[in-house]
Amino acid sequence: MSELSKITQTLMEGDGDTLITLVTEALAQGRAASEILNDELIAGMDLIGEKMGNGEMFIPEVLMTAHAMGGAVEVLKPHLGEGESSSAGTIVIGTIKGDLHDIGKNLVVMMLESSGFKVIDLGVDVEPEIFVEAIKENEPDILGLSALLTTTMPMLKKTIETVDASGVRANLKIMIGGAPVNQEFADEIGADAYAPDAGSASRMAKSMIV
Ligand code: B1M
Repeated sequence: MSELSKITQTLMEGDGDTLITLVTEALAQGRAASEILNDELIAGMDLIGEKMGNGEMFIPEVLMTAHAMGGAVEVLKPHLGEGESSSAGTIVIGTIKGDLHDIGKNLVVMMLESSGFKVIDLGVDVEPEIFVEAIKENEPDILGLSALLTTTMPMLKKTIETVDASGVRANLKIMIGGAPVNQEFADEIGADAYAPDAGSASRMAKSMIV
C-alpha cells in the first residue's frame, strides 16, 4: 500500500477519526475538496471493492471503511457543490429494495442539495410502494433511484413499473444511477435519465427541470 496516499490508506484501514483529521488538514492546506473526494476517497472505495471482491477484505472491515467515508464526506460537504440557495426543484431519492449501499446516493443528495434542490431522501432498501407514497405526498419533479448490485438492477425496472402503474408518472422524470447501470439500461427500463456520478446527477437534474 506504499504508493497510496495517507488519506486513501487511512480510509482503507477504516480509521474514521484519523481520516477526519487528515481531510481537515488537507483542506486547511488549500487542497480542493473535489480532488480529495475523487482522487483519494472514491478511488479508495474502488480499491476496497476490489479487495472485497477477491476476498481480501470482509464485510465488517468494509462497514468500518464506509463509516469512515461518511465522516470524511461530512467534513468535505461545506466545500463541495455550487452553493446555490434558491429552490431548483424537488427530488425524491432512495436506494432501491434489496440494496443497502448508500455512500454514492448520499453524495448525489449532497450535490443536489448544494445545487438548490429540495431533496426527500428515503434511505436504503426502499420498496417500490414507498417511492409511490413519497411521490404522492411530495409531488417531486424528479425521482432518483440508486442501485449498486447487479442483483438489484431488476428492482429498478420493477420500481419504475410500479410508479407507472400507480398513475403518478405524468409530471415526473426518473433518473437512475449506480455502478452497475448505464445509459443503455436506463433506456431499456424506461428511465428518463442516467448519471454516472454525483456531479453529473446534479447537472442532469437541472437540465431535466428546465
Ligand atoms: Co457492497 N458490493 N455488498 N457493501 N460494496 C459492491 C457494490 C461490490 C462491487 C464489491 C465487490 O464485490 N467488488 C459488490 C457488487 C457486485 C455486483 O453486484 N456485481 C458488492 C457486494 C457483492 C455486496 C454484498 C452482496 C456482499 C455480501 O454480503 N456478500 C452486500 C450486499 C448488501 C446489500 O446491499 N443487500 C454488500 C454490502 C456492503 C456494505 C454494507 C459492507 C458496504 C455498504 C455500506 C454503505 O453503503 N453504507 C459495501 C461497500 C462499501 C461496497 C463498495 C466497496 C463501495 C461502494 C461505494 O460506496 N462506492 C463496492 C465496490 C465499489 O463500488 N467499487 C461494493 C463509492 C461510491 C462513491 O460510489 O456507490 O458507485 P457509487 O456511487 C457513485 C455513482 O455510482 C453514482 O454517483 C456516485 C458518486 O459519484 N450514483 C448515482 C450512485 N447512485 C446514483 C444515483 C443517481 C445518479 C448517480 O441518480 C439517482
